[in-house]
Amino acid sequence: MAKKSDAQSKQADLARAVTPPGKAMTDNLGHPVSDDQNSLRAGPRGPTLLEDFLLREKIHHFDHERIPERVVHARGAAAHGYFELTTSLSQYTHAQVLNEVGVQTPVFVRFSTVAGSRGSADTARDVRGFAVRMYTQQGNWDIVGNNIPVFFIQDAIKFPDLIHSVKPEPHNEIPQAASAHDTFYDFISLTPESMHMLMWVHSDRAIPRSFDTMEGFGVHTFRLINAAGESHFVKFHWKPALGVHSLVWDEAQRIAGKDPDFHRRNMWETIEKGGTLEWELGVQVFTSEQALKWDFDVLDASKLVPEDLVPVQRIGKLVLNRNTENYFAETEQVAFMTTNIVPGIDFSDDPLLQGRNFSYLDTQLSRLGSPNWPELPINRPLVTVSNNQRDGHMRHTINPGRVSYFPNTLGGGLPAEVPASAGGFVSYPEQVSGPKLRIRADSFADHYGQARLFWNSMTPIEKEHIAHSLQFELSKVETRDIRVRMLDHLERINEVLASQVALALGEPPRSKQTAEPGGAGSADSAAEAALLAKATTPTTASGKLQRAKALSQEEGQPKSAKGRKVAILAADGVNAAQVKAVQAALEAKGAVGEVVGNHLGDLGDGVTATKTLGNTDAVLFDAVLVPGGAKSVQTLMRRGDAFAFLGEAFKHAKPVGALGEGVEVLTASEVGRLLRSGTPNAADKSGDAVGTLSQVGSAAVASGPAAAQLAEQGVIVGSNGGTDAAIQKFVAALAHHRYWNRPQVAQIPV
Ligand code: HDE
Repeated sequence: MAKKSDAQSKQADLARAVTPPGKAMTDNLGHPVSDDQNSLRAGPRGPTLLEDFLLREKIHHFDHERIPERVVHARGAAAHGYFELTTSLSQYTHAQVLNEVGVQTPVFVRFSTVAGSRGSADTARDVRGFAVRMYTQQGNWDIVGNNIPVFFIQDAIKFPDLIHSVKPEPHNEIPQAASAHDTFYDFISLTPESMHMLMWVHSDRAIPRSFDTMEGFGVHTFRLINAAGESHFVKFHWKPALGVHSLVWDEAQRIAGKDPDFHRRNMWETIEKGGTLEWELGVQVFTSEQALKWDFDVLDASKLVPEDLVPVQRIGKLVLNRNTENYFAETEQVAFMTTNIVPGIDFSDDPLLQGRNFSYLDTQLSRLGSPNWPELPINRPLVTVSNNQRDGHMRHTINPGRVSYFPNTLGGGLPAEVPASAGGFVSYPEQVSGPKLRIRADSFADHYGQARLFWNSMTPIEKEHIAHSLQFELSKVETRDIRVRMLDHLERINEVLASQVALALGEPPRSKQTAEPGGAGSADSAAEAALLAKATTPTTASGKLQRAKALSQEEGQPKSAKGRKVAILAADGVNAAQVKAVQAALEAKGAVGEVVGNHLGDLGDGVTATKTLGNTDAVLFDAVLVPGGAKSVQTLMRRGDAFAFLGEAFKHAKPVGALGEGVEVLTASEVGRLLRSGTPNAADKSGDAVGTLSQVGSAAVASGPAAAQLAEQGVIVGSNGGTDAAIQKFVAALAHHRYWNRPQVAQIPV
């Protein structure tokens, strides 16, 4: 039965349903249409006739164009590609897709947010869905995962409550795509098992830079079953080739207004330009004996297995390289299910997974309206489907013959069952026994240990971001009792963290070592940063680790300029040679330099502006550069939006740069003002640097010590003579991504 797949086989299968526009217009039943713009009426100004079947059919179809959006994960975007195994896992599983090295299996991957509705913004603070469908030769295999490795709740029976609490409040449907409101924290503060997940959603993981800078996780423990019938536990990971990288919160909020399609547009454009999004599939494989020795339960989805205990083995790659033909037919109608597993893979007894195994089949009926939803092109498997299920709404398959039952002799006994020896699916014969109880296992009882492990594992800047996120969200909770209950939980995770949040909420601090009032709640207070940096708490339920690898996204992640976008601020008369040199240097690293002009189109000497200062914003770029050209700079010096561009990018820790006369704009912007004022320690240094900044044209700008000091903060300047070296430094700064060492950026009023 099993044959090799190839990456294009699903594309060919879908092509059967792709219907390009025909030459002649017809109605849905093939009648030629002579006039699609005027309804049939009695006289030129008379009433419309009921007889107008063309009008009625067109409006009827329109009236029924929508299906219910997903109750969770409504907002999403997807792309096609392939999965290629690089290391066989045959020792652990007989699943063909994990045995055959080099075979490319077609995939469809949908990324989503959880809480917002279908039209909400991509950059909301939220968990991201990371749902992977593989069209294998043993049927569809879905890993319906998230970009965070744990979950809020341990038992599926609590899911409707969790979701009701986070969705817009039912009396006024406010707020959209936001967890910063009373009902969410009312529920969370009464649900201590959510504390580990809560730390993740307040971390930078919940505001990813793009889909391809997110990690993916299967979350639950699954089983791998080998040819001898032996079971091992497994956790699935998707490791992004570009590394895990995020936005900052202020930026994420602004993007929500400037470009709510930020993430989906990024994926779409990357693929349209011939690029790809890539991950490696990683597995943590362990035995039940190993698992029993740990002080947490691997069936508890609020816990992760630290990579220090079981390293992640990288066994294959996932490549997304093809956009959808039609959003509705593919992305909206795709029906992922945790129960889509293949022989050689099985479930664990994780109570959350067990509940999901019911939910995903069930939900398809209300969304897609018929039990025949597996016949939809995006859902049908590549293998031939054959059984005795029949009829129902919208049946497409025409099953010939008189036999629709099994066993039968009239149909020659077909379709026949597939014995395990021939590859039929059999469940792992796990021994189970016990009294029927509504109970939570004692081994699930530690709700704070791994929250502390996560906190301890953060770098100082990540801790600061978590504290500020909690300050932001909890300060929006109107009911004081709920805020205080949340502080009680935070105190059990880390008392300094709880204190810093308490100060922002106007509550008494929870720790003696609290940063000065006035520092707390205001971003980037040095005292707060220093305190948080050294704040740790002893852990439990963490395999005796106090810190774990791979939880921080600031440590050990690949970094490159690939996929990054730079705004080149320009007006008529810009130095074209500099613009072209910057664009070429960026392109060589897989990055893009887009000219943001005072108007669209030609700015002289072959420079074309594809965006304008009025139609875009610094938050939509990873860095900003101002090239020289006296006339261009003269124009930019009169534009507040050019200064806002630089200030915003600087505030959000992004590289900023200027070449030749462009340095004048940088110097006059908030960036220049801030560097001139500096911090008490850095005052002289940065003062010098800006002093030197003004000597445009001097070779010292590109090579002197002042320029080097600025470069440490991701501010790259070059004289007209030293452009090439400065451009190289700028590209290197872009690959560094964010500069957290800038003094007092909170003072920037954008
Ligand atoms: Fe889901 N979830 N979920 N979930 N989930 C759905 O299925 C559900 C959970 C996840 O791109 C729904 O087709 C229950 C964890 C993703 O189409 C629904 C529970 C994880 C997607 C559903 C959970 C997820 C969904 C809504 C608690 C990470 C989007 C529409 C037991 C491991 C898939 C649909 C896509 C979607 C139920 C918890 C991931 C209602 C009952 C944990 C990525 O069936």
